[in-house]
Amino acid sequence: MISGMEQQLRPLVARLRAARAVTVMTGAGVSAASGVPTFRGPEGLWRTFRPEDLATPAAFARDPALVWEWYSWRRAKIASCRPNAAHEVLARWSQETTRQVRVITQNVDDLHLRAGTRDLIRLHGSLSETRCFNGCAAGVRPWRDEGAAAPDCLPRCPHCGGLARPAVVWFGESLDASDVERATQAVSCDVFLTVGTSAVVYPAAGFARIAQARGAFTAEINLESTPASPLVDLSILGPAEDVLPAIDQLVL
Ligand code: BV8
Ligand code: ZN
Repeated sequence: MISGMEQQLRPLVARLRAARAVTVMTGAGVSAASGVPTFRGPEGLWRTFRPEDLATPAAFARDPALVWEWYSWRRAKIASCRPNAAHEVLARWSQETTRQVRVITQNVDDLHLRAGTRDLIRLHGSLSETRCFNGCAAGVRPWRDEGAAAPDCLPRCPHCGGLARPAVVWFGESLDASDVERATQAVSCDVFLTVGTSAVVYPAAGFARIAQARGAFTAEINLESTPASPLVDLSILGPAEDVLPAIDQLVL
């Protein structure tokens, strides 16, 4: 007896079995089951905070203490979170030697890394790192920092003494050129799968379409429909932490 879900997954499973190169791009939905808040949707962070108030260079210049307060809260939140079944499946796939599985993430939590994902491409940086806001040459390189910022004693760059900032990519900022280069290469694949992303933030949101134009089979796993749903070859509505393990079992 084949379940409805199994039936729906069949075209993807067949493509994954035949694929030599698979690329998976994840968003906040992949970490939702771990307790990390998503950005959009009913419980999303942007319901209470406006991105332009918090996630832009102008917002930081205007009120660094407010921005640090938000990032300190998010750091504390992820410190208590653990990778879930979705991260674990992707980590295992990335370690395979028979086919190439590359993972691109928009997430700034460390959960893919903590699950053991190899050669992870982190498009939007890391919540657990800090870098110089002052633009000094040495402070461009992020340093590990999982601490909370005290409002009256904000983190400083050890090289120039200027203000330091979370090492994430804010709206209106360019992504790291080498990350974009690696992602652009990874977009050339046989199967391109997006997982747990609302597909609205660019350039990441454009990758599935590019992959498709280059001949990849494209699929999406998400709790709800997104702007990418009508474009991909297969849209699967469901929780990543259930759907990915189900696919993993069927591909074996
Ligand atoms: C740039 C900071 C060059 C880090 C974030 C082209 C067209 C239009 C606009 C643009 C464009 N190109 C560039 C732009 C501007 C802008 C942009 O895209 N704007 C959009 C919003 C209109 N992009 C940029 O500015 C980017 N830079 O392009 O540089 C440049 C430079 C100057 C001028 C022009 C161009 C930089 C973007 C970086 C943004 N940084 N945040 C932080 O603090 O975290 S964005 C934020 O959104 C997050 O970081 C996250 O990475 C990103 C994407 O969100 P998602 O991961 O998709 O999460 P979301 O909550 O939205 O969705 C979760 C989904 O999961 C939901 O659908 C939900 O239903 C689902 N779900 C929930 N639970 C589950 C689940 N699914 C499965 N299972 C579950 N259990
Ligand atoms: Zn500096």
